[in-house]
Amino acid sequence: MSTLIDAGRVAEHNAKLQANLQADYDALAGVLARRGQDIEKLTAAAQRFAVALPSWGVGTGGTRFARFPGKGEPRNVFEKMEDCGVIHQLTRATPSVSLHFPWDKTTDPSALRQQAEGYGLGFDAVNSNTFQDQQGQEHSYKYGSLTSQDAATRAQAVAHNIECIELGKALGSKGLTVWVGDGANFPGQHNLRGALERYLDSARGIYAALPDDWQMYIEHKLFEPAFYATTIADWGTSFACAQQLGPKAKCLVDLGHHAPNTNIEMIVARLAQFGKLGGFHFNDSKYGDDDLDSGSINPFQLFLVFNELADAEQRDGAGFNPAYMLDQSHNVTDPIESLMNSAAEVQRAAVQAALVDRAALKQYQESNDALQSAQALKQAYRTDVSAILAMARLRSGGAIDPVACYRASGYREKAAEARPAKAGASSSGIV
Ligand code: AOS
Ligand code: ZN
Ligand code: ZN
Ligand code: ZN
Repeated sequence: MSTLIDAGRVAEHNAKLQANLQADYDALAGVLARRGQDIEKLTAAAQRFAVALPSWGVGTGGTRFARFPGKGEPRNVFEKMEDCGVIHQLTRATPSVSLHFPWDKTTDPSALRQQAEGYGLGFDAVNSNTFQDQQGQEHSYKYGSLTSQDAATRAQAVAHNIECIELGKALGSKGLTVWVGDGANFPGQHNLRGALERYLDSARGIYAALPDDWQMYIEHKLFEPAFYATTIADWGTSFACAQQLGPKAKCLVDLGHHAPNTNIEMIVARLAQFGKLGGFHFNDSKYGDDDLDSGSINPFQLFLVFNELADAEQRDGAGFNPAYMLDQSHNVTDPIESLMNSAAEVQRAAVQAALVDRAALKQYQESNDALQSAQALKQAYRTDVSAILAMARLRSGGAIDPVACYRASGYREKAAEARPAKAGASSSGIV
């Protein structure tokens, strides 16, 4: 495997921190042993944990007001893969990348695949984009794509999704994520039922082109860019559409796509119960879809989501296998650092959820002991599992402290030299 950051540097970094880590790890092992838990099992589970990186996340995002490009931003999909390779090298928790077309389109998919393999990366679900017009595009999406009033526009949006499936096949992807911004800004602008009928009709065209071993992830979002009525606004609509389309269609939960205070863990439980939980876009949010770093605002919510996932896994076994992906936008941090932190925060929530004493919780629930039920969750959530995460990284060949190791490597400075900013950087395809 080719390493983007010199392996000797990583080893040097780890050597400095290893004794302290071992002491913390041993102390935690003692605490957990008194609770009847084996730290080694948790560390092994942390080593197996994987979350996919969003190709668009390695560039600076922006808001509708401005975009302030960062130094050394990747200028094409190959450079995006390099940055993803660094994240995986140091965290060992991000072995795949979710591409977005047409932003990441290449004429040489086999070269891309080869490059990815060199970094130990594969490809997760591919994403279609019918929320922007591309240069030279025949029909505009200004008034919608899959739901457009115009049949030719709908056909163009369906054809784009089918093209994404083809591009994904060449890379070894097994899923297509479809998020559409379609909706209305004014009451009366859309016939609400008619728009969903058109969506379903278009979605059937995409579904028909899906290979047997693929999944189609329907991503709902409460609002933006449509501010009055988004066609696929909530999990109920997403679920109904997934049911209508068939077994390969599932729902994708982007944590930021809900109204503040929505009980997202309950949505997760419902979708899992009915076999329609396809996957996640992990991020965090305070008010709306602001794509903040995972666990930065409400880490307890993230833990509660993983608590439901642990429950579903216990009930449904190996067949329960939702796709984990990050979806973030970085405006004031180095995207590589944010993505490394976020991967670790999602991994942390998974490990904490594995700490919940499920047998005890069940007993508390059955005896209506609300206080102890809540405490069973809180005890797991309050446990600092940082030493488990760091040990997992060390044992898998990563860095004990990925951000510190990355900063010391000078990777960003080198990238800034190798990738001079393009004029009109907002055309980099990163929104
Ligand atoms: C948009 O809000 C969604 O989160 C989508 O997943 C989108 O494709 C992605 O964020 C890239 O813009
Ligand atoms: Zn204003
Ligand atoms: Zn998303
Ligand atoms: Zn979003």
